[in-house]
Amino acid sequence: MMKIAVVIPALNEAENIGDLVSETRQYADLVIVVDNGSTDQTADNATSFGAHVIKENRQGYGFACKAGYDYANFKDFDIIITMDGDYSSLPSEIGRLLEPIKNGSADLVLGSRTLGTIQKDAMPPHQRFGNWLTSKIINLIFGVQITDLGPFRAITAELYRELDMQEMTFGWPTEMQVKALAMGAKVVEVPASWHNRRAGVSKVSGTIKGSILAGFYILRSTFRYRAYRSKK
Ligand SMILES: Nc1nc2c(ncn2[C@@H]2O[C@H](COP(=O)(O)OP(=O)(O)OP(=O)(O)O)[C@@H](O)[C@H]2O)c(=O)[nH]1
Ligand SMILES: [Mg+2]
Repeated sequence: MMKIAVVIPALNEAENIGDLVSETRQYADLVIVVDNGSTDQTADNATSFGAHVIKENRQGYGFACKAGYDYANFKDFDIIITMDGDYSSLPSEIGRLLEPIKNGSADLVLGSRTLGTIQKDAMPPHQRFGNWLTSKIINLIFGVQITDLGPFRAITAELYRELDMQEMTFGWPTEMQVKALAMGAKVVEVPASWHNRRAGVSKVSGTIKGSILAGFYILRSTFRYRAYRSKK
């Protein structure tokens, strides 16, 4: 039996996190919410709905992810899933991400919104373009056919340990998939749906600053890690 942890990085997601945690617990052995300096009730709500809450006060999506992944790895979980804290991905689709790892065909499974469905207005045009462009560049570098850079994904703890993650802000997801491809790990995409955040305010794609920073770190990570080799 593989032990499954879900890591949810959350910055001021108090209105979403309770329902999200309780639904996600149906599909995982542990839900880890990394409270990334929230000023609302995110941590309390996550705890009362049964999550293990970690505080990571250095702000940045990558810092939050790393704190959660390292805890899951330390606690000997076999598979680590990430999901945003705003209900933009559906816990009921976790099974789809797990399947290719369980049957041995993948070490990293990416939920592709391009192959799945995107709710109206859930992804602004600049984000679609950025994902398309970066996917094209990655495909040219590695000769693969990826279609997205989504945050909803599953990785084996074994591969995670080999990645030696460095990007502590918006570059985290791109670093993960570029390094995995550079190492020759088994990377598979499955269709995933994408929804408007259920409540609360946007911190990335709905803001100009967030979008520019995200675009910069995503592109930089693509080139920076293209020749990565694991030291482990
Ligand atoms: N930007 C940002 N997001 C963080 C951070 N830490 C955790 N998060 C979480 O990362 C996820 C993605 O942020 P969102 O604000 O939903 O970004 P987005 O999906 O581009 O924008 P929306 O259209 O509002 O959904 C959410 O679960 C945030 O709560 C952080 O330091 N910065
Ligand atoms: Mg979101």
